[in-house]
Formats: sequence, structure tokens, C-alpha cells
Amino acid sequence: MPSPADAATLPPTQATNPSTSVGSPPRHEISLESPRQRLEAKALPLLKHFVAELGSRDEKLVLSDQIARHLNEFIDDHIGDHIGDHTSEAAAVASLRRLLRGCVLLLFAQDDAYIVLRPGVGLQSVVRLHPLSDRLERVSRDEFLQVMDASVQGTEYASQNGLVIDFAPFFREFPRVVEPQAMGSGISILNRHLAGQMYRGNGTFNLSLLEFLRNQKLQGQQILLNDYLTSPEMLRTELASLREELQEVSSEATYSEVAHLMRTRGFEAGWGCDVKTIRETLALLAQVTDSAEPTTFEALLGRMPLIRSVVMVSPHGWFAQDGVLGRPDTGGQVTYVLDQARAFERRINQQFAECGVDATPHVIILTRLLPDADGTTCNLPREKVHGSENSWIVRAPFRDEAGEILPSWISRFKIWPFLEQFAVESKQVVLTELVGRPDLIVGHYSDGNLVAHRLADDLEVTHGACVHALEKSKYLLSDLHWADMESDYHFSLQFTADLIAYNSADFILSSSFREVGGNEDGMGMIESYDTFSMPGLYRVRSGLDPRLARHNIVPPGASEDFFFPNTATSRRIEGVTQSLEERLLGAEPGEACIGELLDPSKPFVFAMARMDRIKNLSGLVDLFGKHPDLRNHANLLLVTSLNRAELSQDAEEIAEVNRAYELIEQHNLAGHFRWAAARLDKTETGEIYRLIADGNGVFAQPAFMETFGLTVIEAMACGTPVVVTCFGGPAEIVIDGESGFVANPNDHVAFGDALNRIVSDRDLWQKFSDGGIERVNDAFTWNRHAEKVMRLANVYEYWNHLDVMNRQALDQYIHTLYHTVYRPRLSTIQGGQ
Ligand code: UDP
Ligand code: LCN
Repeated sequence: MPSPADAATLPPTQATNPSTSVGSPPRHEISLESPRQRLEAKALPLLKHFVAELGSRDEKLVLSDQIARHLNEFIDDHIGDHIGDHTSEAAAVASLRRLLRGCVLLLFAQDDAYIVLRPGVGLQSVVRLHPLSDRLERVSRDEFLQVMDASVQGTEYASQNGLVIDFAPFFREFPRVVEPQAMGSGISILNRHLAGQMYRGNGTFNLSLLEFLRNQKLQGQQILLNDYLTSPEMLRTELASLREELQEVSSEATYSEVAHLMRTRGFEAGWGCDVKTIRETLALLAQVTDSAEPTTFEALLGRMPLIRSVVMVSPHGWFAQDGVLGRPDTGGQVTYVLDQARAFERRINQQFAECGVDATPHVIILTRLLPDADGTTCNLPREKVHGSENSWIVRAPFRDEAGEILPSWISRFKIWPFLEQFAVESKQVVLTELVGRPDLIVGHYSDGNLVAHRLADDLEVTHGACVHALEKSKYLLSDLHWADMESDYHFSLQFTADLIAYNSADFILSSSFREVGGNEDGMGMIESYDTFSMPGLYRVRSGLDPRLARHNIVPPGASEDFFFPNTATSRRIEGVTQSLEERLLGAEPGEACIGELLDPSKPFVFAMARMDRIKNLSGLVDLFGKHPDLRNHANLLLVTSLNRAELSQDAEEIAEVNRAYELIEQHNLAGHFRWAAARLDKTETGEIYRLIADGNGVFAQPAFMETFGLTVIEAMACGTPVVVTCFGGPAEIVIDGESGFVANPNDHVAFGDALNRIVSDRDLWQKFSDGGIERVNDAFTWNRHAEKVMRLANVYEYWNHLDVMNRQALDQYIHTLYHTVYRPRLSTIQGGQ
């Protein structure tokens, strides 16, 4: 199976050309120029030379990491020695490096080379270079997609027109992020744009605001404004009088003491629990009616108690609170969703208390019911979320065509045929559970968001979409060579579902830049859906644009109940500490562990992840085994849900377990490693990180690609220094050299050196331990996450209510794709096999 680590080309697919054609909106071209792209004259011969060398390697398609590697070699081989002496040559090299920084791919077609450049974060632009030409020519998206198809299907097939998908026309008026660092603040930008636009529109803004605030009910009770206020002028007058009257009342007086006074002026509950808060909120309202200033408007809407019930959708994998993490398809998303549910409930409760309304939040996690639950609670239709007052896991089954319930777990790649019926059944479950419609639906990952889309569409509720680790950029050329991978992965369904669900969502939540538009050196996950082709199925001229102001980076946290510093000794539970020490860290391997330790007092290099290829734990075994100093200073500890291939039904997991065994033997690691098969609960997980910190050990996250990486913030919160992959979210979490090290897991020596430096230098260890705790406290907390999501949801709810997006055409296009592309492909999966 290809992974981002193997930079190899794959054989061409035999797919046929599409015969269907859904009306594609008007053609558009990219227009992305930047100074970085304007190649200085001197660099062109250098680029030509470089491209010619790459071309001579007989590979039609060269991908980003190969390009970066070959470029370094090329510069070392041909130029290296002269750079210092010749400034113009140095300038040309610098210019070439700038031009090719983050370059996505290079495709050779006849004499031409097509180069996908990244003129900025989240931006791509295609140029063509002919050996006899003295300039780079811009290439349209359509032409490029055809050339890509031709590389797989041959020119004749590729030149026959097929289905083209293009979402750009629907978002033409939608604001875009210009500065890369603003990429995480989509809704604020949208808010600024719309508020300004509406305010200019002759009082429309104030009228809409009045109607919106008069429309709000909470558990059947009118809140915010009542019908006494019939015009924006009246709102202003009564607001001014009320504010004056409240100046006469003590700030400590409660809402109920002034409720009557407020009601006579048209104001209901929801403005604050006491007069001090009510005055603040009314001051915001007065400012907003005066100027629609977007930040004040966002602050005002953020305070409103508009959301009481939330449905979160996460169907795949094993969703439960205990004994599931580490099973196939079951990892960070489960941790994330459970913590997010608790955080939402806390935040809504807090907001209700601050606003002075008497209501109870209700949060539902909608997932799949698994009758063959293998000792877990996945067979229970309803389960309360630990540590919550009114948050529930609610399960609905998957059914086959005959309506029979599917008993067992099936891979996330094969669940597509069951989701439509799951959504239908879930709708009833949700309506019964909540006794009405939810206020917000939050989908998770591809399948969760497809179901969330169906529900939100049906129930007319705001849909926030959390992305998580989508597959498209995890598997090399998963679009171009989809047909070869189809029987295992069914990417034709998944990528279509992603286009449908993420385009229809009202706002999109990501955890890192990597999940959206990437960084200067590499493409983002959403960005990978912008322009792509699945030869024989469709071409996507514009799928998901990472620069649209719909993307919001709101990182998650690590639960403070479990992930606290090892120095907080009074919070640690002695029994848990002892049992973990005996089972996992002693000289003799405990139950389900392998590997004796010659010297268990050495610090541990610790890793905990699923045995997926992309997590690269076998790479960690390899680099540890090859690093004599590191072996000398430390032991290796792996905690994974299993360490015996025969217990797995997952092909990828089996291969990875086998590979780890081969490497253990090859490097003769006996005496230096421990491999524990364990499904730790959250208390134990927190404690194992702390035990590693007690012994001055280090946590390693060597994945080939990680979109966020919850284990990284968990380890840091516990005071365990970390060495993390440079590919993806972990590199955004860790400030290299301050709160840990960021290293390239393909560079075994460098990664091993980073680990070794920490375990052999006590001062550095301490610096990273303190730095990690500080970093998590500053940037990764669930309270901040929930506060922000609720604010976004309120702001979006407002714009949604006004229908400023005029979504009708977009919705129709999405329905057409669902019925003419997505649904017909379901028949390619037989009975979930
Ligand atoms: N985890 C666990 N046991 C395992 C592997 C993982 O408890 O054997 C937990 C880990 O503590 C974290 C989550 O699963 O909360 C993994 O999340 P992460 O974001 O690091 O990776 P993912 O599995 O989502 O790719
Ligand atoms: C999936 C992943 O692979 C991780 O990188 C994330 O941390 C997790 O989901 C939660 O979003």
C-alpha cells in the first residue's frame, strides 16, 4: 500500500471514461501569481537543467518529497562549491528554491514538464516548461486535469469529455482569506464581510437583527426580545431607556429582580444573570446597532444562549468509553468526540448561567450500534457520557437491504452502503431523544459528515463539520489511481462524500493548518481536494477551496482530568501507578507484554499508537535499533492495542506488526525493548505518560503524516518531553527547541539524535518538560475550543437565518451529485465486503 513515505509512481489504471455528465457550472481559470513565482532570468536555465535531470530518471510523475530531495542533491552536485563565490548564481539558486518550495508534483508529458507550484499557503498554480522555451507558461486547471488523466488513461480516452465537478461558482461571492495566518479565522472574516455589506444596505442590518433576536426560544420560552419591539427605531429608543434605568439599579441585582422592568421595554431573559452582565451585553447591542462593527457583533452573538441541544455524528469504528482505543478505526476521533461533548455541555451550561436563563443542555453522540460488541458497550442503544450531566452516546444499527441488522464491526472503508438508512433511522432516534430538533449538528470525518449533511438538510439545522484525518492525502495518488485501490478502499465513494458533505456544511472546523491549506513546504488536507482527477469517474475543477472563509482552525485539548503533570503527585492514584509499573515497566514482561529489560532503570523512549502503517512505529523500532547511543541510553517501550498479528483482522495492522517483529530481530533488540498489548483507560493513559516522565524518558511520535496528534498534547500535558514528526499537526503543536523537537521520521539518524539528546541531557529534558506543559496550557484546552465553536455556531446561525448565502443553487448541485454520482457507486460494494 502506498504511503507518503514511499515516493514512487504507481501503474496506470484501466478505468474507462465517464459517460454521465452533470451540468457543470461555467469554466474558470486560476489566477494565482506571486512574487515567489516570478523566476529571475538566471534561474530558468537552472530550472531547465534540474527538470531535464529529473526527466532522465524515467519517471513520469515526481512527487513533492522526491522533488525536494532531488533538488537538494542537484544543488549540491552542480552548484555547491560555487555558491559562495558567485552572488548571481547564489541568487538564482535561492530563486529556484523559492519557486519550487512546496511544489506538489511534476509530470512529464511528451516533451513538456507540468509543474504544480505553490505560490502561497493553500494556493496552487500549474505551469508548463518546454525544453526549447524560454519561459514558463500558465496552464489552466482543465488542461492540467486532462494531462493528468492522459498519464493514466492515454491521450485518446482522456480527451473525451467526461463529468467535471466545479463548486467555485457557488462560492464566487464568498470572502476569501488573503493572509495565510488568517486561514484559521474563516467565520470572523465572513462576519466582517457580511456585517459591513448589510450595514451599508440602508438599515437592513438592524431590521434583520431585531427579527433574529425576536425569534429566539429556549425550551419553548421566549428569550432576548419580545414582540413589543416592532421596529429598529423602537429597539434603539427602548434600549437607550432601559440602559438608563439599569444605571439606577445595583450591579449585583439578579436578572429576576429586573425581569419585569426589562420585559416592559421588550427585553426577555438571556442578556445576563445580573445587572452588571446585562449592562455589558446591552452596551454591546447598542454599539452594534450604531455601527455593526464586526468584532463587537461577534462578541454580542457569542454571548447569546442560542444553542441548547447538539447532535454529534461519528458512526465508524468502535465508539465507546472504555476498551476501544487502539482497535482498528478507533483512535483520536473517539477521544476527541467524547471530550468535545463534555466541553460543549460545560460551555452551554456556563453560558446559560452567565445569561441568566434556566435551561439544560442536551448533547447526543450519534454512532453505530454493534451487536457483536466483543466485551465493549457498543451494543447498548444508549449510554451516558462519563462526567456529564446530560450527554449521551446514542446508537443506531447498520442494516442490510433486507432490513437485517449488521452484527459486526466493518472497516470504515466499507460502510458507505449503510449510511443512508442509518441517517433515516438516526433522525427518529434524535427527534425522540431530544423531543424535537437539535440546535446544532456537528459531523466528524467523512462518514459522520455525510450523515450530518443528510440530517441537517432534512431537519434544517446548522451543520458544523469537523474534518479529522481524511484519507485523500494519506494515500499516495489516491485520486489518480483510485481504480487500482477501489476494491480495498472505495475512495470513489469517500472522496465524493467529502465533496458533498464539506461543501454543504455551514462551517468547517479543523485542528491544524495542515488540515486546511498546509504550510509553505507542503499541501494541506483540504487543499488536496481543490483540483484533482479520478480518471474515468470525474475531474474536479474546484472541489474544496482552503482559502474560503469557511475554514476555522479550532484545536482540541487534552482532558485536564487525566492529563496533568507528573509533579502533581497528590492527584496520582497509587494503585494505578503500581499496577502499570509492574505490568509495563519492570525487568520481566507482564501480561500481554513481550521483551525482557536488562536495565529497566534506563529512561524509556515511549510510543503509543494504532499499528497503522502511517503511524510508523516500525520505523521507530528501526531507528532505535540503528542508533547505538540511543540504545545505550534508553529502552524502547511500545504500547499498542495488540502485538500478535494472528489476533488482527486488519491487513494493514497485520503487516505492520510483522514488520516490527522483523526489525526487532534484525537489530537484535532483546533486552532493550518492551512491547505491551494494552487497551489502557484514560486514567492509565495519563499515568503511563507520567511514569515515563518520572524516569526522564521521552515520547516519540514518528508518523509519516498526522493531521493533529492528540497523543502529543497528552504527553506534553503530563510533563513528558516529545520528539514529533515534521509531517502535519505535531509540527504545529510543538515549538521546535522550546517545547520539544520536531524531526523528519524518514531521517532515522536525525530522529534518533533528537531522542538521544533529550534522554541524555537532564537540563534539556527539564526545559522541554516545562515548555510542553506551558504550551498545552496556552494553546490546547477544551474550554477554549468549546467557547470558540459555540461562538462560531451562533454567528453562523445568524447568517444562516438571513439566508445571505442564497444556498438554493448549491443545495441542488449537491443533491444532483449525491444521486447521480455517489449513489450509483454504492452498488460497487457488495454487502459491506
Ligand atoms: N490511544 C490509546 N491506546 C492506543 C492508541 C491510542 O488509548 O493503543 C489513544 C491516545 O491516548 C489518544 C488517541 O487514542 O487519545 C489517539 O489519538 P491521536 O490523535 O494521537 O491519533 P489517531 O489514532 O486519531 O490517529
Ligand atoms: C485523527 C487523527 O489521525 C489524529 O491526527 C487526530 O488527532 C484525531 O483524528 C482527532 O482529530
